Amino acid sequence: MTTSATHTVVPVSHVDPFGHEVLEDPHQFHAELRDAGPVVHLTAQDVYALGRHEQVHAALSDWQSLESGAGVGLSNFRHAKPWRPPSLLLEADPPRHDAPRAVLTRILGPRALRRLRDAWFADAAALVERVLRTPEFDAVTALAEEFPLRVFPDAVGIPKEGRENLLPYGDHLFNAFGPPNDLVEKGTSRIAELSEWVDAQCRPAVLDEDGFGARIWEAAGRGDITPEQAPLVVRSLLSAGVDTTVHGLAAVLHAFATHPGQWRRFRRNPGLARVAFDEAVRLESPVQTFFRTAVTDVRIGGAVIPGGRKILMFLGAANRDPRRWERPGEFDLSRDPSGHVGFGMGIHQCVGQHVARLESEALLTALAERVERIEIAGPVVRHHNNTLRALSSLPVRVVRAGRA
Ligand code: 8QM
Repeated sequence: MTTSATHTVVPVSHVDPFGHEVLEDPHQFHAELRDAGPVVHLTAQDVYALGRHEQVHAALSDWQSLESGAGVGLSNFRHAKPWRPPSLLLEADPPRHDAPRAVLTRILGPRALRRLRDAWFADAAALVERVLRTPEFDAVTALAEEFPLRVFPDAVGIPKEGRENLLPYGDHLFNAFGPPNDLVEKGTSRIAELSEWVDAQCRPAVLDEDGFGARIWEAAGRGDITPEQAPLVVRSLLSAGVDTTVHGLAAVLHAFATHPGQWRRFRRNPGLARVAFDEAVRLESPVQTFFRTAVTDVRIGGAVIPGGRKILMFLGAANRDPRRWERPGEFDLSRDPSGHVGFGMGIHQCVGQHVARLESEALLTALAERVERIEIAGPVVRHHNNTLRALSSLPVRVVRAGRA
């Protein structure tokens, strides 16, 4: 069935992309979306959807026509009050976006991360040694959650107390980009308490002088951003830096556990750690979707989307678009995964991606040195979230290197 847009006919889908069936296994829906056309009208949320790599890439790159300042979730900040003060990075457009972005680009850049590398590799080695004392464990809780929660909050410089709030805060934040469904409902009772804790970690007095947080406040001291902006920029680190890396690491561990040949190849060539992580981010797309808002009438794939309307970009569908990738469903270390949109594209592209890559390189290197085989040892359980593709459990059995 089709419905009339301004100048052309836009295919329609009645599927709810935030329903549990799609969240459990989105691939069939993504294929239908891509095959229906470059733009599809989703009646469940009355938004326009992009599932093909070409259009998702183009939309992410076109910040002039497709704004972020009206929110990158379903809710339109021009008409509805956001549940928290908008992010100065994610939910802002040039020129206001640019100073906070420039500050974080420097603080989270490859040069600045060099001083963390040795400590993170040592932390990863110690964690893996401890975890390998038992041949079976849950790779989500024991590794994918444990490692980022050890190194990242320390790197930001927040105190130890209350760190258990970080994942539930992120889970609700990422749910809140979707429609107000049961997943949002289940997070609402705790969100005031969680937000209060997160906001309290953004003040200069609680931040360690060595961390990313203190560097943000130094930038405010220099006048690169204002003192009013600084706590919100720290909040961005605590919002975007934990759940995303947890589920990215879970994705690469799941990919290796289900592709033993790729694990052998990686062990022979540990230089592939970064390719492996990006390939897993392409394959699983921990951040599945984001919205933009049309500033004026915009033409995409022959359709005209009226100004003010929301556009839903399916990063996960674009990252498996057979128009762009050969054998898109395969985890393959011989492919070049660059060009995937799992970290976004354009001016909003993940500012923390070097941090995520360093975390994964440390953990995968520690595992490659010690683990000969890794295989699934029980039911793999997905965690449903309106934005994240996530696992709650990945039971694995490992064979230690040299002891097979
Ligand atoms: C998603 O608060 C923020 O600035 C923020 C929150 C979530 C993200 C990015 C930024 C993309 C990972």
